Amino acid sequence: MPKFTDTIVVRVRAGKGGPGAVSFRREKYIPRGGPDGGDGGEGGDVYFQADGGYHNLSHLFKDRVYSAEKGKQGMGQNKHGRDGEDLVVKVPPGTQLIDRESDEVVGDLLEEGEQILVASGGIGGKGNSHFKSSTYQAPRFAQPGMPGDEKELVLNLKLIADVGLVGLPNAGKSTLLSSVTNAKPKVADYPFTTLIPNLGVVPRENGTYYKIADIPGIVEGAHRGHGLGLSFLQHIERVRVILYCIEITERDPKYTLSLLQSELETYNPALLSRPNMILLTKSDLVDDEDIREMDEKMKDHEVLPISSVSGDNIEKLLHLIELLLEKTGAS
Ligand SMILES: Nc1nc2c(ncn2[C@@H]2O[C@H](COP(=O)(O)OP(=O)(O)OP(=O)(O)O)[C@@H](O)[C@H]2O)c(=O)[nH]1
Ligand SMILES: [Mg+2]
Repeated sequence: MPKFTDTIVVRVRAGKGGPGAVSFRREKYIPRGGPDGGDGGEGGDVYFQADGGYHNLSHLFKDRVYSAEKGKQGMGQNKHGRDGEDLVVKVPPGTQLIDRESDEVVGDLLEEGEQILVASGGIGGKGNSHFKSSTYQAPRFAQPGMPGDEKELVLNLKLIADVGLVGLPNAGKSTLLSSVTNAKPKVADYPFTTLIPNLGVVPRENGTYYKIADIPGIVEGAHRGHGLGLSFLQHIERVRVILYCIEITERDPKYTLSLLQSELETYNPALLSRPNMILLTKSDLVDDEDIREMDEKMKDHEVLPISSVSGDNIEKLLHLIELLLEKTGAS
């Protein structure tokens, strides 16, 4: 399985400015030429850019320090040193950049190709020609280049999906994803089969499509790092519609729902007000009588029993998702 990295800390270092030059004109018949040291070049900047060719942050694991080139030294005859090359670091769309020291959000790269400056190169030092005055004809010094910005960035990838599947381990989320989308997540009869979020695409009648994300199962205390922890809750943050998946054979589905909701709420209270639906999964395992009983147990919550195996209510589910997406303004 390819490595999936959704949080990583990297250090970025913009280029230092090149030093100014100390130089004097040397021309025939002019014994003491004036200063002509050029300025140093500017240090390169560091940018981050969203690139849909990447789906996670694991390509950044190796280096951890991303440095742009230094500016070159100025030269005689007032020649400017060359500027350092900028560095552009590619990340998947959905990557949020946070300054580790100040906790400030530096940027959120959502759109393909979007670019953001994270560290500016230092300006070049002035050459000695700048320091000549009427009383000081032959300055033998020049400025050094200024250092470039340097900082540590926390990169958080938050998948950009329209619909997120939320449920306890083994609730049937991945099976549902694979039955309605092109995704082929691993499915197995044990908890925590899904260790990395999976994305699938559902084509719509109007020619566009929407994305569904299947995230690892939630357990009590997930927001404190239990189970697979916080790392996956961040992927739910950007979805527009939440589908709670609860096994129809569960004894206390209401409790399960409140557990799931309270984990989401503790992570980010805004998640609870997103349009959502409650699915009772694996409806093929029970008979109509059990389904009615389950409905009853959920009381004031509207639920939809579904089965990824028999296909029960799957068409209806897709239709309801469309309606919810319309409600959130998705075209
Ligand atoms: N009978 C029946 N079994 C199902 C259905 N959906 C899933 N299962 C089974 O339930 C088990 C768990 O399914 P998964 O899709 O891996 O569950 P998950 O929610 O993704 O689980 P984690 O990734 O561990 O959180 C597997 O053995 C599936 O075959 C269904 O509609 N009917
Ligand atoms: Mg799974």
